Amino acid sequence: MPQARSEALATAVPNDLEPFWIPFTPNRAFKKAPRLIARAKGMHYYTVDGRAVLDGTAGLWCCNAGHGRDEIVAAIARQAAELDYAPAFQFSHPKAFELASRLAALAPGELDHAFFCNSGSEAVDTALKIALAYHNVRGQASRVRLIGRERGYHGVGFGGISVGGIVANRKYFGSLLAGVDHLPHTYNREKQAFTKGEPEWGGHLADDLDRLVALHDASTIAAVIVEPMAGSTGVLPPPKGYLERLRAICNKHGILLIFDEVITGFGRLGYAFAAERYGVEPDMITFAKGVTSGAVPMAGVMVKKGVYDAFMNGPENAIELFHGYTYSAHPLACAAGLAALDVYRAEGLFERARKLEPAWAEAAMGLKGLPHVLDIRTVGLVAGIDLASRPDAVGGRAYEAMVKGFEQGIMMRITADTIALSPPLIIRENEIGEIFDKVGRVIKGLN
Ligand code: PXG
Repeated sequence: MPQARSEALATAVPNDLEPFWIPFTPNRAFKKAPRLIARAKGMHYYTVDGRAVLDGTAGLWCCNAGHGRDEIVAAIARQAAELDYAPAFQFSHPKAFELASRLAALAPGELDHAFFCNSGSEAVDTALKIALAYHNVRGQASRVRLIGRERGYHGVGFGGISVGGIVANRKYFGSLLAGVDHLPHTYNREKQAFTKGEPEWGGHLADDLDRLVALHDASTIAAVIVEPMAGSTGVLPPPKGYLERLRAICNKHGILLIFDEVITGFGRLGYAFAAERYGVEPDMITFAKGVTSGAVPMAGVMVKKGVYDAFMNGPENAIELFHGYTYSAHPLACAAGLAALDVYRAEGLFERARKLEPAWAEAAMGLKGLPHVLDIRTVGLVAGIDLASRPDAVGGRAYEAMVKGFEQGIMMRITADTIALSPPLIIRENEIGEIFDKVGRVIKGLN
């Protein structure tokens, strides 16, 4: 394919790629054939040699408002000039409160307090620590167990990999947190293949929580954490009724329920939060990514009123929770967050995702029947496409798809042999067609 090389748009390429240890990337292969991105606007990335690449992944599931949004850029620039930084402990700044209020209004039900962090991993650690401390301050210090789920991704902190269930992310890192157990994952290809939205089969798997309660006793369990839709592992929408059943069992036993909405928050499933889509109110929601449309690192935990209130005891000038980060509610992040929420509201982007969902699902399912395609799952503006693995080379086929896709002008994400797609919510219908045309062409070219 001819590469449109525009000297005017060409960007300086670093002459030494060695010192940067690239995360979650095969470093040696990358440095032999780097995929360097210089610019982005709207639905497109542009490579260092000026080639346009359609963004099928909103960066890493985060640039929900599309790239280079003038309103967000201006808000960040204004904020940097006005207040670069204010101490996050014992002092604060107005935009932190403004953003917390906006998020409280957006989050369902009683989730009306925001604790700010800088990454999804920090948000998960924060939520788990709040859960442990909550039971402690209420005189139930025996509630120390945390329950996650197989195939769950909750970032890369020790808390997150302990409750998470991605084997490669855990196996090198020692004994992890003690006292963690896992629910079974909810995927069964025989029962669920090629489902649009929530599968009919699998709601009963939530009842495994009752088994864990019987094994450990409720008095030892602090919290359950799940992604409403498991993203990183390869797009697993929740089976019908599953989240409701988890909520009911948690209620019965005084266990806190945490939804990790780092991916599902801010419109990805057609609502501000997946909790709203599913009509299930957790006790905490972790968020990140879309809160600033990826423009500045920011994350946090939405906390239910009753959980926050449990800490508001003791002398008024005593710290209630010994936790926080230098950059909690960083002014640039708050400015970007407020601007991103304005864009989402002004352009109705969450509703837009909801309206586009049927067309998106239809286009994704159009790849059924292509060589190697074993399953396709869709929900909101997300699609997961499972490719058959090559013998003794799990991940090789999807890796090749990602590399070829980038060459052919489409950005896709991969995990093992699953391709994951999650475009900016500003996507137009013709661009939905373009994504699946390009992905389809790439798949057809794989051996
Ligand atoms: N929880 C969930 C549900 C996530 O998806 C994190 C926590 C951690 O966030 P940070 O900001 O610490 O990375 C995530 C992150 C992918 C992919 O392509 C997914 C994530 C990050 C990078 C790539 O699947 N999710």
